[in-house]
Amino acid sequence: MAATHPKVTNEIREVFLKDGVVKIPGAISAKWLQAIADMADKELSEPGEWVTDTNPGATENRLFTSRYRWKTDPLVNGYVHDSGVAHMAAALMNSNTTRLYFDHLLVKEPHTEAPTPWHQDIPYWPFLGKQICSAWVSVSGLTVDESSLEFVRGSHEWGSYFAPEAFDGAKNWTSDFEGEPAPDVAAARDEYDIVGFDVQPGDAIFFSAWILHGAPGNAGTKRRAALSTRWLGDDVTWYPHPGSDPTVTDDDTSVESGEYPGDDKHFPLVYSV
Ligand SMILES: O=C(O)CCC(=O)C(=O)O
Repeated sequence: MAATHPKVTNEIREVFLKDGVVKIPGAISAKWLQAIADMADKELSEPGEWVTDTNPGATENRLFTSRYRWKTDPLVNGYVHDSGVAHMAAALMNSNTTRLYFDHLLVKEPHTEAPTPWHQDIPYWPFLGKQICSAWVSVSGLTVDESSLEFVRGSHEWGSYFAPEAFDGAKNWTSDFEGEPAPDVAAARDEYDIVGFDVQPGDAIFFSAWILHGAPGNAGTKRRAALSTRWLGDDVTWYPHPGSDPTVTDDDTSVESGEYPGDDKHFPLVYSV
């Protein structure tokens, strides 16, 4: 029997499976929002190994991201294990288990012009499977104009696998990926079924790794700090390929291509029914 969770009603699960995205109001408690805010402060002053930063040191117009911190930052590890997010992800995906792939902090300081380009997550990741999702949680309430997320509803079912590109606009993510780039959704918004989510503190947006999504820059006057955690369900298999995120590579894990990633050192089992 797959996981259940009191906040994941049948209706919420059906929306997630059909649209590829759903917002769960009040999913995350204030304690963990504070932890994410603290994490952002700490990361900005002592950046980790896997960082992008469009404007180092600036307090405005700066897109800063840092990922794969769960092994070294107790705040991230605590959130991963104790906030309930892994359990909700399992219940949404109809999975018995969830393993963590990685955590991803995404900060846009006030007046950050850089949008998050429209993209799918799955081509960046060395996995295949339908039961892969993210849980995106903002420290503060946000409108889409303040850089909350937008999605092309249902695009997780298109069967597409678009080429990954760098978030900061640099053409340096990969040069050897074979495949078409993601469509320029921003240039033809009327042609897509776009759904955006304004969020209140504590809301979590869960979305499939296959869905097209993006976010505008931050036109607001407050920092936008969000933590996205990436979750692997029962049907996931290891699929290293050109363009895969280099945080965990084939050399790091004993998992063979096509196998379930049962590697507790790199992809810890966080929830199990
Ligand atoms: O926070 C953002 O701007 C982008 C988030 C995103 O693309 C993700 O979590 O996969």
